[in-house]
Amino acid sequence: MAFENLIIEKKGNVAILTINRPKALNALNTLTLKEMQKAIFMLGDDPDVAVIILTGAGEKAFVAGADISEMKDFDVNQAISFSMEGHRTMDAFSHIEKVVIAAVNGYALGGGCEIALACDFIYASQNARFGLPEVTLGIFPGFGGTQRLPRLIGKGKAKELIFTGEMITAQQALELGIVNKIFPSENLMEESLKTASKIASNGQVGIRMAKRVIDAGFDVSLSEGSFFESKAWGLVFGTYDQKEGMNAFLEKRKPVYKGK
Ligand code: DAK
Repeated sequence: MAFENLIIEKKGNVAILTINRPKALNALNTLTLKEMQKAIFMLGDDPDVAVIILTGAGEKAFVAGADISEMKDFDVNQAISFSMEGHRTMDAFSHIEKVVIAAVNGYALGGGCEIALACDFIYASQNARFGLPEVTLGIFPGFGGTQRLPRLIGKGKAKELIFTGEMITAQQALELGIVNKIFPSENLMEESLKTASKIASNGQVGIRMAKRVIDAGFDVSLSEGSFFESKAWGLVFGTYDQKEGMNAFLEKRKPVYKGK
């Protein structure tokens, strides 16, 4: 499928999904949001893809937010339909069973920061900058930032970032726990690919279950989360990959997983 604002590239079992509007610092307009939904569903259904890396084109930005030039003159109906498009995109990211790594290569602001937060984890380049500047535009974060950021870094720190609209460096984001690792810009994709390939070489059923149980566990009590974990853990024993993984260990060979 051809996209106007996205590039999809495959390296083995890893797909690199690049948001490609570098002249507007990869700002998210309606078309880009629609294309992202399609791409995520497509990659979700592709049996040859185990892990997705999301990044932005160019050296300056991951995504500098929702497209302000498109949004500024919205009437209420257009704002509602843009919001629905945004939420559908975020839902696609939240529900995909495959691992999604955000490789943040510059500005990740507003909706861009929120998209990165919706990924499973974030690697950043040294020049990355994070922020939720929506209040400086008279709005507030609406693509999940008010929900995901406090869960990740705690309420007080999240409120400080959201209420001030201030930008933080990659190093500050690392210290806050927003970012897992920082790399020089030129190494970011290579390092992201290394981790993605390592994840892709493991049993995908176990990874999918782990992802589902970790995410579901955040919204419920520890005992309910442990219950989900037990059920999902048991289900894995009905799969080829579990038998293959354990037999391969005992036979002292590398497992060959099938993702089922
Ligand atoms: N939208 C549209 N164009 C943008 C943009 C954006 N967010 N960010 C940058 N650009 C464009 C600039 O207008 C400029 O275009 P030209 O003038 O060359 O045509 C080009 O990208 C390069 O930008 P700059 O010239 O400004 O570059 P600088 O290096 O000087 O500054 C910057 C880089 C990232 C600091 C600056 O561009 C900036 O502050 N950008 C805006 C960042 C921002 O405020 N982002 C948050 C947007 S609000 C919703 C849910 C969520 C949201 C909305 C709705 N619903 C549920 C409905 C999310 C809202 C947001 O994200």
